Amino acid sequence: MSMTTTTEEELSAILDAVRDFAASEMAPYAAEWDEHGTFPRDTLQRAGELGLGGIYVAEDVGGAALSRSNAAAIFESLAYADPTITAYMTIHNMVGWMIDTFGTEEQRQTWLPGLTAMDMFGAYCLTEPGAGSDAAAITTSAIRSGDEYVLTGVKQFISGAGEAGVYVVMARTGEPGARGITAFLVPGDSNGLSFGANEKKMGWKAQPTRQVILDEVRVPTANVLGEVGGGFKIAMRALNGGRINIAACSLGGAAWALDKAAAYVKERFTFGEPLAARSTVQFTLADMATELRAARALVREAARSIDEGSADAAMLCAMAKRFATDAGFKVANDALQLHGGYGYLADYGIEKIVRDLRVHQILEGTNEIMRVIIGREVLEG
Ligand code: FAD
Ligand code: 2MC
Repeated sequence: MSMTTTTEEELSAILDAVRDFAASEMAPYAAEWDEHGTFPRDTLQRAGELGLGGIYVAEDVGGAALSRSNAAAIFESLAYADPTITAYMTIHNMVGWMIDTFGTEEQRQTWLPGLTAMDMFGAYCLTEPGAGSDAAAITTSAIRSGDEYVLTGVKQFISGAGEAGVYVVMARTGEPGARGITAFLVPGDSNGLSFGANEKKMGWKAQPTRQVILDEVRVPTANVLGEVGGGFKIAMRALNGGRINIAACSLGGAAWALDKAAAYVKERFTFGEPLAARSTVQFTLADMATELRAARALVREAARSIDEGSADAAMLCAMAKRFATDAGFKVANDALQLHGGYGYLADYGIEKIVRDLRVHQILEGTNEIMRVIIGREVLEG
């Protein structure tokens, strides 16, 4: 895909529009969506009209053709209003990128106009009940039958399941391990496709997480995405970008919590003084701001490494994901502590951010798996 280069002014105008959208269409409703578990399809469609459904997808199918660096800045701005719905948008964008990058022309034209407009949603199906961190151990099978494949298995924890119109399903077509895995495009209305109950979660409540159950789902061979046996690498390359995006969501949520805390300590008096007058409080805020800046710098470097096709991109994405999601959670949790008992109340919004950012340390590869990836690279030089 040819990526559009943006000037500083253009990026600034894009981010202004994104912030306006986030402030008017997301922030006022985020708490309500969280409380009622509402997946805001209409809001997402309006985000699609703004070009946020295919941020780094080519323009001929409705994408915005922006860089990963631009996308990270956009996702951070959106997550300032609501990390949960922004995180779903990142997964949706990842699915679009997979089809744009590895799909045939027919697959691109079939799926991408709807996905970029967000008239249709995407889901990424790798994890299984018996294979999470060890993703190459998946057992969902895809058996060739004439000019079709028959898919059978269960995918666990799938974001957007039940709402999506297309599922990118990684399934086993060959030998054990990474090389026996193929990616498939499975339409949401396929016979034999069903979904588990919406999981009751600590955070990310406004987006559904369900099992995706494939019971002899037949798809034409034309629905193979990329090469037969190439699915694991497609899944991993997609996750490199996904990890930056999730990291950006942590930055946005944490930046909001930091701003809230900085305002609160000026208003809250204890022992005759505002909290902000105490050096321990100032030190806490200083550390929060410093960690956040350091995390942002690493996320930017990782995003640039994908834009430039650097050899160490996978490691940098793992570093950015590990560092920014840990820092983001800590900043949000510190912001809660600075609010005292009020931080624990839903009305103040901070406890939602803590709940939402917690899972970023687990999904798109746990932070332990990020250390596995980084450690291997360090040792191999
Ligand atoms: P396990 O792999 O069982 O790990 C358990 C613990 O052991 C973790 O702390 C882990 O870090 C640690 N561990 C495992 N192996 C090692 C090791 N070698 N060294 C050190 N520690 C290790 N998946 C999708 O495919 N699509 C989605 O859309 C999706 N959305 C999700 C949404 C939510 C809300 C959640 C919670 C998960 C989602 N996931 C999704 C799944 C997610 O990616 C997995 O939960 C994650 O990869 C971890 O897998 P697991 O839960 O099986 O944990
Ligand atoms: N980028 C590009 N290629 C990669 C890659 C990456 N990040 N990671 C692995 N590969 C390639 C690798 O180069 C190798 O290629 P080749 O066969 O040419 O040598 C192939 O893939 C197999 O890789 P490994 O031998 O490293 O595979 P292994 O099984 O040892 O471990 C590991 C891979 C642990 C890094 C991988 O299983 C992993 O990332 N696990 C975490 C799973 C995960 O992130 N799940 C997230 C699900 S999605 C989600 O949570 C959402 C919310 C959407």
